[in-house]
Amino acid sequence: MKTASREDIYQMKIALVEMSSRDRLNIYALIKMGRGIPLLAAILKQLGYSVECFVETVQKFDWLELLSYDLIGFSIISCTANPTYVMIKELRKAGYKGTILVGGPHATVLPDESLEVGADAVVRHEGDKTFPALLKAIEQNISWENVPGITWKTKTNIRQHNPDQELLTSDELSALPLPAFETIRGHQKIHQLPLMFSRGCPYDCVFCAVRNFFGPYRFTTIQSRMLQLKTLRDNYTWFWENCTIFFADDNFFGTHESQLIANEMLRRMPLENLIPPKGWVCQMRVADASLETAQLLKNAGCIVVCLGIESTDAIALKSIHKGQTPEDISNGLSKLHSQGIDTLAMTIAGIDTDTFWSFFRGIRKLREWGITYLQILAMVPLPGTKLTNQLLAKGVNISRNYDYYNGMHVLLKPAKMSKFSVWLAVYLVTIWFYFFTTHGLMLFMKRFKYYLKMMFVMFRQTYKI
Ligand code: B12
Repeated sequence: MKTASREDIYQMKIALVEMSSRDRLNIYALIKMGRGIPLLAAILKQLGYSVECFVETVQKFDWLELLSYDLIGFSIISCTANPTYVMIKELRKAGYKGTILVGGPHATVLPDESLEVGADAVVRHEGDKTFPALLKAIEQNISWENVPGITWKTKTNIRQHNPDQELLTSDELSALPLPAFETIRGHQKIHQLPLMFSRGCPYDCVFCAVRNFFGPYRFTTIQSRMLQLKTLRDNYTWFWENCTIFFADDNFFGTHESQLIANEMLRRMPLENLIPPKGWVCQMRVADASLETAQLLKNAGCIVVCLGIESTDAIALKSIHKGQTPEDISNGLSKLHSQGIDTLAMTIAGIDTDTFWSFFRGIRKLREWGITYLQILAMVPLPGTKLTNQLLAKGVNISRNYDYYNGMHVLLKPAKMSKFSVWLAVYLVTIWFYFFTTHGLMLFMKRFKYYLKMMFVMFRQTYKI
């Protein structure tokens, strides 16, 4: 445990870091958008700390620079865990004596991994309250024993798993500041800006890490949402004018109660001149798309909705606890398309009840139903999910090479498909789909060479994993 005086703390230099995945096939590593660290930076700035964020997908940085910071906090998901672990080891090897913290969905489920490579503590689940509490303990030079929500190493190298931190209430969530995007090194390169008005998800799909990580569903008030949009427009003009906003809520409409707030926000956005010039994108359940919501989305400037349509097969949907039927999907899509909203279907290849042909028929249906964009990912055994826990309980051997945890690799062999047919589903079916849509074809051609290369490397790797 490292200590520092109050004076030190207020001059303390804090670096928050999000590494990029090292897997060259990870198409998401091309997207210049961070997750939670700008929000944490805003919270710490309000408390008087000096913070800088390094998001490697936004701008590469020289890791030696980090040596000059007093505290380094890393944020990890599974596919960025390995490069982060390497970085922590390098920092310690180079003699870094400051405090190293790790947080994020992967570290929350597997905190010991971070401690093993040299971190002092892992902040589990939400960091909004835990991080300031931990900084206060450092500042006051008191034991970390009473800081809820952390797993840490004592001076004698004993691991302590403190009880969980209380989750933010809806009021606390509503009072959070706008993420400090300007603290990201190279922020002028950002073109997508994530904003979130809720935590968690009312549903509990077996493959998804959100429920286990963020816990029960909570959402912000209409006042807080409007204030965030206004602050972005008035105080962060560059971001407002140059970025597409990504409402990163896992489920934009959520429950009936939060849907009322989301609808109200959509009504007020055009009236209060709060439509971002570059438009915005959200993630929603297709079953929530009524004609009214579709009209509201359109009038409020929504350009694409990302829909979790993991499958169009009733049995497959049931097996993953999706709570959605094929009829919900076709109805919802027709409502959205009737208002000219583009749709992205986020599908999963390798659900146990699927065969290659049932999967292919599903994608053919989606094309018939007019879906604009398609994402096919192989099933990923994300740590802490129901799916992974069930597989582990059955004694299934799951690769722990987290570099491959990005949906571009076939990590699991489903009951009725070979790994090769999952591979075909991910790559060839995507090509087949885009071949028939001009919209998609243009997008696909832009990345054609990358995609071909990816297919070949991927093919080799499918059987190595
Ligand atoms: C926006 C988003 C994206 C964006 C940008 C991602 C990026 N930069 O990595 C895009 C669309 C590109 C994307 C892609 C992918 N994503 Co994504 N994404 C999200 C989403 C929807 C929101 C992230 C966010 O902004 N959260 C809000 C912030 C506030 O939360 P947070 O980052 O977790 O931070 C909080 C705490 O974790 C903690 N904390 C975090 N870091 C730290 C660090 C310190 C020091 C401390 C003290 C605390 C702390 O404090 C914060 C405040 O409470 C999440 C779902 C979710 N609800 O979080 C999925 C999620 C993070 N994605 C996930 C995955 C798997 C992927 C993909 C592999 C695709 C896929 N198969 O689904 C790719 C890989 C991305 C990559 N980096 O290579 C999983 C990760 C699970 C895991 N164990 O790995 C999630 C949780 C979704 C899920 N359904 O399970 N994603």
